Order: sequence, then C-alpha cells, then structure tokens
Amino acid sequence: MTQPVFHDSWQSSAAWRVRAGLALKGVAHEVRMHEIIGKPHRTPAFMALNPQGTVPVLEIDGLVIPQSLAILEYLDDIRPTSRLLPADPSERVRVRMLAHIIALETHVVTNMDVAKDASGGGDVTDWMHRYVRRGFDAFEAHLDHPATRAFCHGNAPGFADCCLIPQARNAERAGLDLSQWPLLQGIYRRGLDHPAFATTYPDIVAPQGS
Ligand SMILES: N[C@@H](CCC(=O)N[C@@H](CS)C(=O)NCC(=O)O)C(=O)O
Repeated sequence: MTQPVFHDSWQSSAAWRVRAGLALKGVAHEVRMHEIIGKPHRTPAFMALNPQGTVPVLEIDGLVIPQSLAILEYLDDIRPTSRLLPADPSERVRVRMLAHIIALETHVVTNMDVAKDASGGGDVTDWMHRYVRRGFDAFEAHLDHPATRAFCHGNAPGFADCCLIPQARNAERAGLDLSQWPLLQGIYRRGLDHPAFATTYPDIVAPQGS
C-alpha cells in the first residue's frame, strides 16, 4: 500500500495541526514541504490538488483532502485508536466547539492575507491582537471546566490542542503576552513539551537555511 503524502509547510499553523495529529496517531507518511510566503507553492499541479491553494493537504487512501479539521477527523475515522476526538457525543461536541473557536473564528481572520487586507497593507499588529484576544478570551472561559486537565480535554492532547497550540505560538510571535490567559498558556507550555508538538515544531521541520 502506498504511504499517505502530506503537503506541509513550516510556515503554516494549519499545517502544524495536521503534523501534530499525524504524530499523535502514529500515521507513517511522506512529506512534501512547501514554501508558502509569496505563494511559490501555487503551481498548476498544486492548484489541481487543492483549488484553494492552501496547505495542509493530505493524499491518503486514494483521496485528496485539504482542510486541516477534515483531515484530522478522517484520521480519527480510519484509526479510532488513540482518538483525537472523544467517543462520547457530549465530550466530542465540547472538543469540536473549542477547536472551532480557534480554527474557524480566530485563525481565519488573523491569517496573513486577511490581516494585511484588513490593515490596508500596513501594520497588522492591532488587527491580529484584537481578533486573537477575542478568540482567546472565549477559549480561556471555556477552559474553566472540569474536563480541562493537562490539555484541553483530559490529560492527553487531542483535536482542540492540535488547533490551540499552533495558534498560541502565532499569538506569542505577534507579541501577545499569553499570561493573560493562564489556563491556555499552561496547555500551550505543556504542548510544546509533548513529543507530538516538540518533534513537529515549525523550527524543527523547516528546511535548513530557511
Ligand atoms: N481552513 C484551512 C486554512 C488553511 C490556510 O489558511 N493555510 C494557509 C497557511 S496557515 C496557506 O496555505 N496559505 C498560503 C496561501 O494561501 O497561498 C485549514 O484548516 O486547512
């Protein structure tokens, strides 16, 4: 059987979600690493794979799957051991809700294309801070919940952590002090120490000299 092919970029926090998910689930795969700044990866061949032109994309089981959350859910469907999403529906919906705050609300409005357009091509800092703060304030409030332990839902990282940890790194790089969200910051720090995130950290996977 051919190995899955993962179209990755060290410059993409959405791609890091999937790198971490593949590591957490132990799915062997080949990596095609893409430079995305300036969009040199948007070749005709890549656009044929993903008409949106974005990473991540996973080629697996004869399927071509863009969109990080769809990829993570597919990995859980085909490998139900070491689950990213809990089996119980009431727990599952909490984890999805947390992931959506980051992936569908915070990341979407703070990705570089949107932030630059919204800031008229000027400094993106105010925009980034405003919209990360909005997402993280809500996330922190939801973390004040009995199911929050070392990670967003229990003591092992899962679907919501795959979204949170890359976004928290982006926020730190954008100059936000994460100590204003102590529960979130604790999960971020523990995530960076966890092998699934430590081995997939952007600086670790970046090509030498980039
Ligand atoms: N909702 C998408 C977001 C993907 C996305 O925005 N990827 C960005 C990097 S974080 C990208 O590929 N940018 C390069 C481009 O648009 O050309 C997902 O979850 O996969």
